[in-house]
Amino acid sequence: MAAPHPTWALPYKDRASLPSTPPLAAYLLRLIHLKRSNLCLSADVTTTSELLSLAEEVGDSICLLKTHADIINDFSDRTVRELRGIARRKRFLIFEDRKFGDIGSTVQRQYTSGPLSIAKWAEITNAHLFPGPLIVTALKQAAATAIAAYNTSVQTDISVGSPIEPPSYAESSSSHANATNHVPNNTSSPDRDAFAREGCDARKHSVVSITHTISTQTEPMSPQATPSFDDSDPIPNINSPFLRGLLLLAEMSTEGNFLTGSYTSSCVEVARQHKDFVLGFIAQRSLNTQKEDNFITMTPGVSLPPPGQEGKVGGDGLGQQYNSPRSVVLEKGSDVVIVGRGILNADDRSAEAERYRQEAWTAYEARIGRRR
Ligand code: S5P
Repeated sequence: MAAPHPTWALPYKDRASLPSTPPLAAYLLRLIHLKRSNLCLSADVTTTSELLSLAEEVGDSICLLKTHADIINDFSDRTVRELRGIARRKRFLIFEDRKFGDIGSTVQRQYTSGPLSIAKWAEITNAHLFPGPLIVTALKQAAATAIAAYNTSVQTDISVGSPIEPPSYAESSSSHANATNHVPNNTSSPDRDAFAREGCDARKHSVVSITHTISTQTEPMSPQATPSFDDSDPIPNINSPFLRGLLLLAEMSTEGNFLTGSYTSSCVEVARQHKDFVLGFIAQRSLNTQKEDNFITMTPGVSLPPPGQEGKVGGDGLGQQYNSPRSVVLEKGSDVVIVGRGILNADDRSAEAERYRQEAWTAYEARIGRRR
């Protein structure tokens, strides 16, 4: 068997600093390092209030919260606004598990418009490759447009000189973007989250012409510096960059799925061609094989037996198959474990999330050689 890829033994924070790591991946890797959490909660709930309570209960233990926005009965601007407020306060990124899989022009619209308008509020989403590689190009273009629109909205607010009112959920800080930094890393979130409120009231203050601002200030996929923070920075002082990234579904957790062999290899090849946008994969194991690879692997189908019990958790009778955090992270080299019902069905979801976080973190420490 081939030796594990060097990324298996490299701490998250060192991977974040590799020169080829794109800013959103670097941000996530540093966030994982600072929160000591390689846990993604799969928040598969059907109402806004359940989603928000869950985010509050579990937010401190996770680096990412994964949504299925299309199962939330009352999904609205309020859902987005309040979820983003919690994400900012508790420091996690949002991943909408949309699993795009259509022709390019359709996925662009699915990503940026309609009642979900995913590109406006989720830093990360995912796609299947079965429509062909141009699905990635299409989503990347749409992400660039969303970022440009965000940049424009920031610039507009500056041009008109009228501050956006901090929304009711906002933290007390309300610093605004400066005119030279169009994707403000260190800007507090009223600006960022104002973008998510498009369609509500965030931009109604802006009445100036924005033509000049767009032509001079907007760049596709803003190549801004990676947000800097290190071990000495307290977590509350980091702000997520307004960037968008994609995960390719290279493997699935379900029994009998067809995402195997050359299909999986094609996902990796396509990802290598779009390293500025494809952060990594949904897969059951690390797919880093070439020297330069530094993709982030996120693995669903993860569950633990109840506290005090041993053994493997059985499937759900509908194809889902489970592995332990230890097996996925230590033996398969995955970076982030995705857990849904294992946490959602617990009596104390906060304590259960902590239990998963600790298991996955201990497995990571063992993988990089810090623990047996
Ligand atoms: O292969 C996959 C890919 C995904 S994104 N298998 C999965 O289970 N998922 C998602 O992970 C699935 O849609 C669900 O939201 C979550 C797993 O939930 P759990 O309750 O089984 O942990």
